[in-house]
Amino acid sequence: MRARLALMYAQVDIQIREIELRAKPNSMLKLSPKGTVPVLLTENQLVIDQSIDIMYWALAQNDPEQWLPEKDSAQMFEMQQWIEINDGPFKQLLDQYKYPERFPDLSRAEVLESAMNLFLSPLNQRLENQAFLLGVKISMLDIALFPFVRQFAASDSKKFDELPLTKLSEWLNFFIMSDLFHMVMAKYPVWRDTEE
Ligand SMILES: N[C@@H](CCC(=O)N[C@@H](CS)C(=O)NCC(=O)O)C(=O)O
Repeated sequence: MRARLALMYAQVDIQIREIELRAKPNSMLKLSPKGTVPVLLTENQLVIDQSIDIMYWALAQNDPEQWLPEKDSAQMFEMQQWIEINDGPFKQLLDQYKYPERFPDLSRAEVLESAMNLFLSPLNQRLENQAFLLGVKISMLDIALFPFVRQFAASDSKKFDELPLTKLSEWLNFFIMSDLFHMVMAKYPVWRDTEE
């Protein structure tokens, strides 16, 4: 989702091939044998198969509202640190929280507590004095993180609403209500390799 958000924002002309994870087309596996989505093939035949790298690539094409912090700036460093926590330990906790049946030895309440301590509470605290994660305006960091926070919240929305995360919930709702989000949520017919 974050890759699509960045591509849409950057107004890159793309062809989207929606796939079924349980029936990955060979054309995709030939480009990226690791078999995860998203995979981007650029006009120059470059294959980018990490969502965060697709975001960087998209913003390098066009970044009308300066989502990307300046190279080597403190904000860039800060953004990379948050993304590292998100894509590493928080993603792991998200999977444990979202699929408790796959982790029968873990207590869901403890997983939630870890996610709160590691990530959700610190994010909420950051938003106490500023509307977005890097300051007064939207940045790549907000877009890189909100789809993951959304999944976490949606795993048990009643519980999430009870948590002391008022600012984070407001921030999340802002993105969920945005036009950009609705545009990338559009569903496409599944691509089959036999199609033109
Ligand atoms: N680090 C990768 C993770 C991609 C990833 O795990 N994608 C999931 C779907 S969201 C996937 O393709 N899983 C493969 C599968 O379920 O077969 C990225 O951010 O692009």
